[in-house]
Order: sequence, then structure tokens, then C-alpha cells
Amino acid sequence: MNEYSGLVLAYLPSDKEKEIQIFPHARVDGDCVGTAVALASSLRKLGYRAQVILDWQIPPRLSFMNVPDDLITVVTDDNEQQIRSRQGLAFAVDCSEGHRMGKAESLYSGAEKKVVLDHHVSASPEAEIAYVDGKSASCAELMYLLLKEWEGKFGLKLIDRFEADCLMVGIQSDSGRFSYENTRASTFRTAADLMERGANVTDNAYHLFDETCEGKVRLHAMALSNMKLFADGKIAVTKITQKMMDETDAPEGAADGIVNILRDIDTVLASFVIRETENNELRVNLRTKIGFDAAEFAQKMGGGGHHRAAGFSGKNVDIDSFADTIVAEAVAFLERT
Ligand SMILES: [Mn+2]
Repeated sequence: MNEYSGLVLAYLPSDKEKEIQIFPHARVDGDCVGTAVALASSLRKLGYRAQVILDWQIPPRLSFMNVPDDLITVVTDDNEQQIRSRQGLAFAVDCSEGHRMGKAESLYSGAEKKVVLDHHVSASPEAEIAYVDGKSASCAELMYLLLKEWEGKFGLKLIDRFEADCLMVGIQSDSGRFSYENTRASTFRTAADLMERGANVTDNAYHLFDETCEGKVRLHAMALSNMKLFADGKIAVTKITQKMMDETDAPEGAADGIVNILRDIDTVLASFVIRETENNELRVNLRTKIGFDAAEFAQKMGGGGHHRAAGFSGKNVDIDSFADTIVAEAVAFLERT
């Protein structure tokens, strides 16, 4: 019995006219979208109004999930007030803090009732009820536990093929298709049940990990050939500028995966990809092996994440000097631990 399933249920709005608003993190991934959508769809089966509130449209790389339009509301300056007026509960998934939600931040932070469901070790939940399990490979697995309990309680099937597939996308994304250190026996047990309910592992894996396009391949080639190694090959860094994105005509999200290739170099303990974004910020993705705690390092740099995968950002600094700072900090971090 999961203690949170009852707590969360008791906390849902008694007035079913009020909307349960589900907030994934900005720069969405398969886990936060899959978890949020499975929850929204299940809540509707239980007679609640539920909407996933997004900072931006679901990106093309996740379009294979076929999320119905009516489950999603994208926040704009025009509709924010209207969304707020319908709010009965704010439910954060795969993140714990309003500042991770981009344009949806004030809608979440200003909510009267909040619930958090998260698996980030760096989580500092802003909510009355927070179900955080840093050992879970994905947020989708935590959602599965809640929904299974609710199925039992109401004698209703909540996880049909669509919801099963959404949760499977979350698990496959965050466990690196069942290969990262965070993958547990329970991950497979959950996945087995989802597969029996109709989830399509093969299609998901292709779309999440293998499908590519010319611009992405060209961007990877450029970023990989510019890679630099430091500290006897223990630290790998590459930079991705807006100019590189333009030259290769790379789509949004095309830089994904480069950081894993760098981490997989046999000598490397920590890999960094530093990327210029369209709004003149720098986003850093970090992947590590045992001996370098990514979450701890990212928190030191003002970000957060997991032990082996984390991220942080830089503002008002140019990419070259930020790279120098990161290398210096990473070398010091390696020497200390
Ligand atoms: Mn996640």
C-alpha cells in the first residue's frame, strides 16, 4: 500500500467543477509529459476536470505520443487569468519547484492547494503533499503506483493502452531504455504490466532514442569534432552555439544525446555540453559516472538533477568564459571527491 495514494486522493478538490491542473517542467521530456498526460486522462475517468498546463507546445520529437489537444493548455499572457480562475489544485510532476515551470511558474506557485510527485534527488518541494522518491528511475513509475492503487479502490481501469504507453515513454526515457544505474527490478515489473496493457516498447524506443534527421547528424558531427578533454581525459566538454544550430539547420532538441556520447568515452567521468539558447542563456547538460555526483555539482552551479544526469544554466556570460569556469570547477570538484 502506498501511503501517498490515499493522501493525494483525499486532497483532490471536492468540487468536481474545479480543475486539477498538472504542471510538468519546462523544456519537457518523455517522463514529465508521459506522467502528466497519464494522470490527466485517469483523473477524467474518475470524473474530475483535469488539464496539463504547459509552458510551450509539446515539441515535434514527442509528437509520436499522440497526446490529444484537449488534455493540454499552453499558458499565454492572454489566458493566464482564465486558467487561474478554474484552478482547484496544482499538481507538479517530475519537478518540485515553480521556477522549473517556465511561463507556468506563477500559476503553480500562486495555487492554494499543491501536490508534488517527483523523483529528483535535488527536489525541494513547494507543496502540502509531496511524494518524492529519488530512487525511482522515472516519475512515471511513481504515477503508476498511485494509479494502480486508485484502480483497486474504485474498481475502474485507469491505465488503458494510451495511459500505459504514456507511462512507458516516461520509463524508457529516464531509465535510458532500461540501462541506467537507476533501473531497478521494480522498473521491469512496472514495464511488464504496462506492456501487457498495450504499451509499445519498440516504437517508443525508436522515436525516443534512434530516430534522427540530417540537421541533427550534422550538428552532432560538428559538436563531437570540437570536443575537448581535461584532467587526463576525465572531463569532456563541447560547446554548441546558435551559429552551429543555424549552419546545420538543426531542429529543437537536436543537441540531445551528445552529452551521452562524451560520457561514454572510457576515460571520462563527467561530460558537459554547453549550449546557447535562443534567449541568450546558456544551458549545460551534465552526465557522469561513479566518482562524480552530477546532482551535487549541478546544485553547486545553481541547477539540479540526478546523481548521473543533471543540468544548470548561465546568464549574462559568454560561452567561452562559462566553459572555462565549468572546467575549473569540475577539476576542483574531482580533486575534492
Ligand atoms: Mn524524470
